[in-house]
Amino acid sequence: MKTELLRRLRNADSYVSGQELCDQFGVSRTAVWKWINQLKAEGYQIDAVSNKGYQITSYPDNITASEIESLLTEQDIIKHVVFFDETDSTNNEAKRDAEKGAKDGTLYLTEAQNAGRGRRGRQWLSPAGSGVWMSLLLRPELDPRFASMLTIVTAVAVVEAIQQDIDVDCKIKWPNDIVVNKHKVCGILTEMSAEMEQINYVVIGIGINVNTEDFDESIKDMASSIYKETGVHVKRSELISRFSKSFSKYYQKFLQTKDLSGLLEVYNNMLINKNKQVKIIDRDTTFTAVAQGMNELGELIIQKEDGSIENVVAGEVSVRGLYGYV
Ligand code: BT5
Repeated sequence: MKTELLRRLRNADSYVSGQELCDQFGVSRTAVWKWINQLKAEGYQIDAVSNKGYQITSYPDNITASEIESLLTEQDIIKHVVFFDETDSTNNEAKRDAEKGAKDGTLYLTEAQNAGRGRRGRQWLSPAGSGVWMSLLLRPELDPRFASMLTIVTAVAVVEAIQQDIDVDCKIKWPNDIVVNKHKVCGILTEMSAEMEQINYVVIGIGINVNTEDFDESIKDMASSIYKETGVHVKRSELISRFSKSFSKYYQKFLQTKDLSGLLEVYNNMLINKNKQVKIIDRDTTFTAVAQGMNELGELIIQKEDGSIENVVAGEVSVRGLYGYV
């Protein structure tokens, strides 16, 4: 009911009468009034005028389930939202729920993580109030070999979601870091459960520093937020909604081709290292090469100093700039 009420008021051009809300939801005036008060308590500013009804005049930076769900349409990849004030890790929440049969398109979202994870056991710092820490549960009919490509689909959708709202030069550091002014503003962690030829589920964890002002000493040189880099406060729920729509679009393309050919041009235009010299850090060697772009399998095409071309695989190598993170 709260989600529906929020959606109705959000989509209205002006006031919606109390009577109309009662009729639409089949409840009493008192029930509507109670829901309105609950929304006010959550930070929505609602103008109530007798004989006219209710109108939302200002939205808080909320990421509750009803706030996100009220922004979704049929086209969205996100079908259902599970919100936590705090949790260990939304990837863990998603995996636990997936094991119990949770549905494709469920989004797990929290204000704060106390055990946020990066790749290979690294830590992801996820303080309350300023970031988007979320995990999308998908159950694609896909060979497990292709699952890692979903990270690329996600990266493109995040960049598009950020850039639709603000004028900012947002780039991707292959394969999955999103950077603004050479600082990391987002990381992606894709995990999966699969049989030999079939995926049970994929969990795509996305961490975006949205309005963060201060960073921990350990990451402050390489990390930043959209707000710090642009001075713009972005509403997190709207960013999530834009991501959901963007992801849907590229996910459809990906499922049709089962490779990244439909995203290649967009991705390579977002690639920060394209045609630049990079350091390739392999298990036991480090060498310099020129990054030429990504191929349809998600590999990075590099030209080594001897002129030879090689494709390197995410997860096997790390890429750095010659003098630092990018
Ligand atoms: C990543 O790992 O970039 C993937 C991060 C995924 C986080 C999301 S949040 C929702 C979901 N739930 C989770 O538990 N995880 C996912 P990686 O490439 O390994 O980068 C990790 C490194 O980034 C760390 O070792 C730090 O150096 C740095 N780092 C940690 N917290 C950061 C932050 N908030 N912003 C930028 N960099 C950070």
